[in-house]
Amino acid sequence: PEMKTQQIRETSFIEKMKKTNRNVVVFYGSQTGTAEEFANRLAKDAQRYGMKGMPTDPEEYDMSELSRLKEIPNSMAVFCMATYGEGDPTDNAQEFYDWMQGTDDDLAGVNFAVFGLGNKTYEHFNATGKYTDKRLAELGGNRVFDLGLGDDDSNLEEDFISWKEQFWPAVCEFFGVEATGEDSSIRQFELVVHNDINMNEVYTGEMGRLKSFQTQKPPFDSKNPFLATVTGNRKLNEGGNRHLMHIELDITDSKIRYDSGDHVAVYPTNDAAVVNRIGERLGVDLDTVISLKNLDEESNKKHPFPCPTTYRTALTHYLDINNTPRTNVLFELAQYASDPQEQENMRKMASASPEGKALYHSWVLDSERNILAILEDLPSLNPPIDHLCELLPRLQARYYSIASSSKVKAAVFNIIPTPFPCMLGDPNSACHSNPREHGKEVGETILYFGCRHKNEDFLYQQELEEFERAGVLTQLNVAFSRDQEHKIYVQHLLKKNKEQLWKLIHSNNAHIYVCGDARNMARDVHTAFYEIAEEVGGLTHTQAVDYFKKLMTKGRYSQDVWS
Ligand code: 2AM
Repeated sequence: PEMKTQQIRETSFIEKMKKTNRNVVVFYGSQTGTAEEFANRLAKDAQRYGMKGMPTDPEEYDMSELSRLKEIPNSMAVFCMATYGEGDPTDNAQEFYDWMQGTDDDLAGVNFAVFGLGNKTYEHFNATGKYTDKRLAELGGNRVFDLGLGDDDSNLEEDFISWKEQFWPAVCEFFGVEATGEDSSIRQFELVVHNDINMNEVYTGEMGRLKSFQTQKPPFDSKNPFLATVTGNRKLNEGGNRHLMHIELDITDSKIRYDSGDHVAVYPTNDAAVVNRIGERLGVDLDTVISLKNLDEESNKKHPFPCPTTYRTALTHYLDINNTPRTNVLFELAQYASDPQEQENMRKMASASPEGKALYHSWVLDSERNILAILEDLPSLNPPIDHLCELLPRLQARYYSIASSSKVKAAVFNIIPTPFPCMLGDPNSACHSNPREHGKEVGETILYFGCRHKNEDFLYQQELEEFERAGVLTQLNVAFSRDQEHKIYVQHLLKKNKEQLWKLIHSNNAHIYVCGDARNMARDVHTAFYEIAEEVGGLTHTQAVDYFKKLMTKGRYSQDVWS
């Protein structure tokens, strides 16, 4: 009888590499898919140097086998590690991160390199990438090439290709190999056209389970999201060209619990007109039912997006057609440009040469050309739509912080997408006790809120003023930056009340919550607190920095900031 060993999922990446003849494993710590995309590209690149790469999710394998990598000749582990939130590893890299912290394995003979994905506007820039690089070396691993630090605040793609352009020559030198001639493009997925399929088996835009648009089944998580009905939607601001919304979602039947500050995901769909124009430009019937099937049968990723589906659904729900494409998309598509000049320009834009970078910058980034604009402006470019669908990145959910408390209104999300820092007194402190809506005694509660104009974007003005009248808020301080000639920001008001604030922080155990723009507001507010500690508390600058660092570790200075 045939043995059914196929059913057992391989958790040893070493065995898998041996079985499939790979010598380069590219791990990714990815939250939104960018690190995964970079890992795919590096794994693909390996073929140019006569090596064989394998993009790998660390969550799916036993990472404590890393020390065994040396069993494979001329092998190397590359890590594309994104940093998330306040310097944390991504969810799929958490276990690996914990393992690194706890292990004393000897990684001698294990070759590695790390590229970190981060954002400079956050305090712990690339903390995970830096830690991985440092820790693997500490454990005796052999660093083949210097840590790369990608900055999403400027240009992550450019940082990546610049790093890659130096990384591969270093790898060649290290292993004594050479690039093998032409850069050939290798397909990762093959097209299957379904001419006769039951439409009940075809994905129509579902993120997880087939038919989840019709019936939802718990348990819900990010792979099987609960689709909540919007039960309230009002514009929060007046005038201006911004549109800030208060959204209420009904999660009654979901059994989902959440805390303030957790996220709600919004799954966007692309504009039907743009989708149609792509179909027309490429001369395809968008309602063809297809699957893209991974040519690597060993891969855990069978399809790049839920399949079977139609091109229309893929371009509407699953693929990012609005952003400027990354350089690898241009590089791979170049082969389908019949005009040599157009082909050369596309390849040039994907190179790390100064000329190529400048062209990509001006022609793609600055001109904001999405894939449709590129197709329309390069008339000789005629890629098969399935290859285009293979190359485009996945359309990402947009995450918003939940502002409402689940303790007050169990089924309501308020989304406040605007900067405002707020301070809260300690729930246990003796000073002033305000019975809150849910009946819990709390200390003084002080809010600092900043916006542009009192009459335009003072969000929840009525509610906040009512809270102050009712004593729920001890104090409401509002900074309107554009209602007078000079700027008034929240940190200016903090400085004005520095004595009171220092007393609350230093003597009354206050908790500080900062919410909003990371790049400017959160940083300047942080600085204002340093100054308060120096001016009122008499600390030196170094002591002040230390003081607030300690508050953070104690959970008394919390931030929910974004850029
Ligand atoms: P501005 O746009 O008038 O400069 C919400 O966006 C509010 O944050 C606006 O009132 C904005 O002011 C303000 N803001 C901008 N930069 C800031 C900074 N460095 N610190 C605090 N608030 C800031």
